[in-house]
Amino acid sequence: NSMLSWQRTAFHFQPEKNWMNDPNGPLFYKGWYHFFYQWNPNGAIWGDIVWGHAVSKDLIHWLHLPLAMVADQWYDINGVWTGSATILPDGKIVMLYTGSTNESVQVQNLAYPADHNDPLLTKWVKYSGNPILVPPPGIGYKDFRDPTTAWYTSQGKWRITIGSKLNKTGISLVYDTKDFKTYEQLNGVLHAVPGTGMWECVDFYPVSKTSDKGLDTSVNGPDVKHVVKASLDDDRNDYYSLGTYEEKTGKWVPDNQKIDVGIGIRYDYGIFYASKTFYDQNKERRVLWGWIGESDSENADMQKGWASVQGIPRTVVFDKKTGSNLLQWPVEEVEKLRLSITDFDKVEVKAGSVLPLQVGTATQLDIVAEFELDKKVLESVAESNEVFSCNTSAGASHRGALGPFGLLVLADETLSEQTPVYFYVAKGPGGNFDTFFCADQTRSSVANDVKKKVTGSYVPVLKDEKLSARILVDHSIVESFAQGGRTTITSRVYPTKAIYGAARLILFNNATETSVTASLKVWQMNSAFIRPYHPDETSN
Ligand code: DQQ
Repeated sequence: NSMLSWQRTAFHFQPEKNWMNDPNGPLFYKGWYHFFYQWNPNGAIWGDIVWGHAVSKDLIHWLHLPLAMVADQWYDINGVWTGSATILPDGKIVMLYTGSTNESVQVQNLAYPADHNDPLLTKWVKYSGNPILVPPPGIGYKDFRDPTTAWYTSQGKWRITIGSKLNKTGISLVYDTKDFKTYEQLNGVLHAVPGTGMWECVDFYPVSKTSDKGLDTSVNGPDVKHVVKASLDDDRNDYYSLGTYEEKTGKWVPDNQKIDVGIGIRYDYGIFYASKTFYDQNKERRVLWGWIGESDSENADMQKGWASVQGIPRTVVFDKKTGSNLLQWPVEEVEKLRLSITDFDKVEVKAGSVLPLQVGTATQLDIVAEFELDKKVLESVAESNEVFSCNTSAGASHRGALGPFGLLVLADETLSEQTPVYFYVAKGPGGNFDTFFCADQTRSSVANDVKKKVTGSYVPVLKDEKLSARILVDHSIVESFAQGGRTTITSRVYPTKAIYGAARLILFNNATETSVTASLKVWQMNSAFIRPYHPDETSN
């Protein structure tokens, strides 16, 4: 339906058509980034899942390849579900994935490239002894899925973890293996959190406490913290927590029980699910991929013939300044898409005003913004006992002394459509400031078959730090990062008027007392080449 074709993104990863969900088995091999994904060959809603495959030199421009794996065995005939890659010391790759069997039992399977000399890894072979793991006693046959990348133990074995649940407790089972064919289950679990339900797509990886380089999944030591991430099937969000991993027992303990997995911090406060990291040995970094679903209706998805995009891959590092969260940032390669820049230096936005920014067409943008509040107002403003939260507030129309202020993206001339991305600062008892970072979809579209929520969260701001945001705008997706990536929000929005040349970018300050000084760099963004597969181009 060409009426809706503008909703397709220009530099986010998308298949040509149909439904896509989780990222699978990302890896770097012989000069190529490989990306696999859950895909429905038959329509724009979830079902009949197989593995799509694409390759890239830079995580931005992609060439689609033939399907990597289809549902052709009794042990995956109901779906080739999510899995992860492990690169062995000799450079060989093993892929573990979940199959939904002919009886809809969730089992784990092994696959490997047919030809390790083929840098495109076009053909995949399923191991003849599959499945290599079936649900253990006590685990529901539909509660056993999404094996992680393996890491090496000092006992000379590989270890993986697989999400599950026991009653309402989310858990992650642990297995050791020498050859990826036979496994031994460890006693106990990596971790368990009551009330969090089924853990999908568990991720487990080290981050350095001292360096911004990423770590290979097997690295451990005194300078290392370990992240556990679970995708909660019950609330469809990705939660992570920082903690300590004990190799001997295969257990992990959170630094702070109050922000344990599933009850504390999220990677993203918008739409972001089933994410997975990989260690990129090419650039010594850890890269996070996340599936960004739709917030329109299934009907609309079927009309437009596709659903979902992948977020711009993000580097993840430990936040050494706060010590209590990760920093997520779009991979640097996305900056190669930057075209013309418009610079705004120290623009004053008075309380209760808007200021259109002359940046040309505003549907493909990379925005870097800094905001400073009026120091006198910060000192003199009365303390309040307001308990603020983005999602229970009235969005950008909720006025306080010190916010909201920020940007209206994908706005039309008359502001009948607009998506505010903003900060809200509150001076609490004792004179402490709390800062929140929110995105308001309530006026993002005049269409009514779309979800219109206000999302966002608290963002840590340290003394003497300016407020800063990075926002990637790409037609129907807005990815927003505050304070260097401490808090992120991904929104899917469906404007009908604020499209192509009619889309505007506008500064706003809806605070009642403080003025705001904003400095911005705004780049027009080029489109990425995301080329369909044509057999002629890859055959000899
Ligand atoms: N998606 C896959 C499952 C996984 C879920 C099926 C998460 O393996 O648990 O498409 O979105």
